[in-house]
Amino acid sequence: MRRHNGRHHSTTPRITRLLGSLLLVAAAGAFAVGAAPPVQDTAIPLGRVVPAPASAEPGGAPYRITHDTGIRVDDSREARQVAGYLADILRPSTGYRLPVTTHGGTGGIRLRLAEGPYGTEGYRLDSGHQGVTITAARPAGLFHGVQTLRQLLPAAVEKKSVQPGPWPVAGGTVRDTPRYPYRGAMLDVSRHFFTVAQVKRYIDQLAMYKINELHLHLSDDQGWRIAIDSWPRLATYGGSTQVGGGTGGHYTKADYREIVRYAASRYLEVVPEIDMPGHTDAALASYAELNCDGVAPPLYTGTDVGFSSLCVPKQVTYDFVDDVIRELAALTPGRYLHIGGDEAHSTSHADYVAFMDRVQPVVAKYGKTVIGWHQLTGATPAKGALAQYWGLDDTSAEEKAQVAKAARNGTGLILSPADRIYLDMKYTEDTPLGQDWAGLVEVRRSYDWDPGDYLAGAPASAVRGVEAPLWTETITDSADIEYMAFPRLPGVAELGWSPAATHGWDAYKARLAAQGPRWEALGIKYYKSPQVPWPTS
Ligand code: NGO
Repeated sequence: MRRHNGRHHSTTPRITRLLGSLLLVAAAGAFAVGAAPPVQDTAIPLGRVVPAPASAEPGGAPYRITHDTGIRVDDSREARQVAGYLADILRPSTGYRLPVTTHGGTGGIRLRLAEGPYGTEGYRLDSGHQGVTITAARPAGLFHGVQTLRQLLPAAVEKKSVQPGPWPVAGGTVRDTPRYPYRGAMLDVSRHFFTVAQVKRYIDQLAMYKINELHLHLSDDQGWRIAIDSWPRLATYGGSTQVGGGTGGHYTKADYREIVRYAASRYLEVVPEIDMPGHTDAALASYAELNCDGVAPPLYTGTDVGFSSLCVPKQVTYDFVDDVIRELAALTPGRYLHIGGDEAHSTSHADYVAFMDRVQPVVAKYGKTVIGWHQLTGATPAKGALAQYWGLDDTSAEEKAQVAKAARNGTGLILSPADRIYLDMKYTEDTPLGQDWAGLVEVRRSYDWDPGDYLAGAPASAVRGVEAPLWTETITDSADIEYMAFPRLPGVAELGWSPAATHGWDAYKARLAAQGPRWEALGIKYYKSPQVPWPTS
């Protein structure tokens, strides 16, 4: 809609001109509601994508998806599934049939598996008059390329009802591979329980931004959320409440497998966490023998931390840990098992070290790689273990140095600085949800840092990636998750995916702003940060 129209440059008094413009605006608005909407046919610029692609070379004619468009795909099961996923997004809003075919032909949308400089997750997208081709070496690359294609189409493509179009894709070539292999999001399902459907909804949102790890914080003082056959009361009793005293809940093994399957269909790996030896009240309340004094404490529904500990000297503790890790590892196709290790304030240092020395080999015995919160570096991290750093600017130099030293000795790092990318931190003091112990974290602050040189003394090569944790002491449903994750989560995704050379707040905030209408089309109620130039609709 053009606000400045040459026709109004006359001698008419200012107020009349203003009224005239208002009428024009109103008329155009009425027109938009009517039959033939004035939709602009300019394609979205090729690089206007979050996370920023490694390179985007615009050029040539755009492709236009029409009722004739088909999706051609190599005859591989996974590639066909990616094509089906794309068709499921495009069909409701375009109203086109978009048949998926595995035989030849030319033009249209093509998903192609081929060797090339793509790695396991990269892709190349070529768009021109004839069609759009996404090429990748692995299906994950095709999937990420599909996310890019989605963002190159008008926001209305995300709607679930037929929209007028048109559906142009700018001409040119995008070449894209991720900076880091680990790009995660954590959901705390312990403080408040989230259903399988709620977790799936979040998975779909994470996938849009090429996040590839879903860390589930499955146990804490307030709730044990995964069925363990050999210790059934963990879930049935330990999972029976949550912060504030609600009824909580837990995942059956079938539920958990369904989350894993759904995540895999969106190319996310599930990283399950059992937090130990602290943050264990739900387990201690479920089985008296796990307590040093043999007395089960009550279930806990508050939000304090650091008051519980497994009993390090007792053998039964390790029988318990072995059973839990064995059953969880058997359910989990992913490479990692997160053993927590944060805030063990009720465990002596010697006990903490002894506990980690016994527990880490159990994770290895069941074929998984250890991840622990960075306090694990105060013990002896197992070979190949990853430490998840959740400190802040004013974490003590000593603590930072300990993590950096472990990194120099081979421990990989996942960066989750609390005063940057904890999604449970309030944006401003007026944010109705969240906490502020790590400070207020507006959108710019969460985006504007570099994982490569963040932790002094840690080699850049130790950094495996970033993860945005969402702790849920104050978060109870999908709307809450979305309000805290959007718009910060896409910034974390960009820090994990995009080359450092593409980093820059001014360009980023314009690309981020373009996501707003997409979230609106998807029914995501995000925080409209004043730092971001959202388009006026
Ligand atoms: C801390 C604590 C969690 C809290 C969270 C709240 C870590 C690793 N341990 O982060 O138990 O839920 O802060 O922001």
